[in-house]
Amino acid sequence: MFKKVLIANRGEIALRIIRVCKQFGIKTVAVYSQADRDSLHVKFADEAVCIGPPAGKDSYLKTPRIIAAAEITGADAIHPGYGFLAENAGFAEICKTSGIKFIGPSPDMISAMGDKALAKETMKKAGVPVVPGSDGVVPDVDEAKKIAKQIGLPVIIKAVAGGGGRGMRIVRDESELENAFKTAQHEAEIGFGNPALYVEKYVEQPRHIEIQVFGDQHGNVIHFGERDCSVQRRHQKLIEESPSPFVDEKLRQKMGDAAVKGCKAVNYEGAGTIEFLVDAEKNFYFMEMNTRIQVEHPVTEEVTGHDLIKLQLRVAAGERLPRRKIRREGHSMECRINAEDPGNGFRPNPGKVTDFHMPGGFGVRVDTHCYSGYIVPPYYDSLLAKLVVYAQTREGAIEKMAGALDEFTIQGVKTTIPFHRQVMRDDRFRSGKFDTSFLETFEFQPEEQS
Ligand code: MV4
Repeated sequence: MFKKVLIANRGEIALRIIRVCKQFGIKTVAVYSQADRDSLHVKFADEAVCIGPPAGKDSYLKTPRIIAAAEITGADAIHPGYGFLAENAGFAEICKTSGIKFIGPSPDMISAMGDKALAKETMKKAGVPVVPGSDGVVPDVDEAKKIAKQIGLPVIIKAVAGGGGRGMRIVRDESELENAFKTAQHEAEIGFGNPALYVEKYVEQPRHIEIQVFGDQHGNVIHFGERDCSVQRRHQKLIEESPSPFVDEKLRQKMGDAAVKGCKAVNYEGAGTIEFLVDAEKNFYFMEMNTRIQVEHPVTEEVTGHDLIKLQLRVAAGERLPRRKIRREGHSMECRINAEDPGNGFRPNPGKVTDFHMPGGFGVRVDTHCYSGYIVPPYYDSLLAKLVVYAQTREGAIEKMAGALDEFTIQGVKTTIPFHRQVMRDDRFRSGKFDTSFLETFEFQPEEQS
């Protein structure tokens, strides 16, 4: 096992990783920006190194400073968490050449899955179902028109370097195609420095269901079942749960098998997530692969009983994955508590948390870096806490979540708590019959602040 791990991240995930390291007896190094001096990850780590000014690009994204911090402190591994450098192939490569284990897949794997057209082609070759569309990059408008004729409208134009919903254009009428293609190309060039696009059939009102996978260094790949992430707004997930109310045992088996097959074909190492689009007829299609631990990993931990951060460290250190079948039981749900104003388009609402009280009890888990007096900086994403519940049934989980949300007190900044309270009462949500368009029609009613 590693002797000292540097955590190249902040917030709740940095705390989560530090806690696991402590259980293993591994020493920890925190890195922090000038805005995060008073953060709990700095306090809880054995050592801490300031790596620069508040902005992410000047600190948590500065590869040379993070490598220098690892070298100065003698860390033998770096855990990137999620976001920041977690899916940066160049960073993983520099870790490698510096003799520091990057806790995650190889640089080549990160690049391959970061190129969304290549990722799709790779999965298709491995026998994973993909959405009908172009074979790789579409060079020009004429080619895009040809493909649209073949597969039929509507189509969606996606940036090869995009992902997570960035740089996409839906085309419902042929007359829109030329304009959409040119705009998407321009935006991809400006946004990602890569204008390459691909085209596929647009799947109407899909569910977003993802499979948690793990690979070890010995060619073994296993999956941990699905998470339903259909409750999202502008590609920001707000609620995740496992199991999905839409997935039956047969579909779970098929999606799990496909995900494992895809990962085995590329010899995948570490934690990964295969995102699928699932249509109303239960057809599923590979969408993207995330080569990192995800924000919503706790719901999978709750239903499987496996600590996925622990497993990341184990497989990174060369240990084998468990050979026992992964058993799933009960129902888990996560609400993302963000410092945002749900009454004002979920606008970030940084500032001082003047009062903070967490819910608790059997089956209630809060992953957070927040405390009374904490100042939410405006420089990073607005996640304050992940409220995760576990119960026998989905109904039980919803009731437990509703109660926990009522107990959760955060004063000083606006949060998504009132929004989640209303979703827990919503009939469509409670019935489980929703798709990714759910929040487009959900009307949040601003409440009086108590
Ligand atoms: C799609 C799609 C429909 N058809 N691709 C959004 C995030 C990015 N990973 C891909 N996305 C989509 N790709 C085809 N062929 C619909 C979406 C999509 C979506 C997917 C998951 C969750 C929410 C979404 C919201 C809008 C669009």
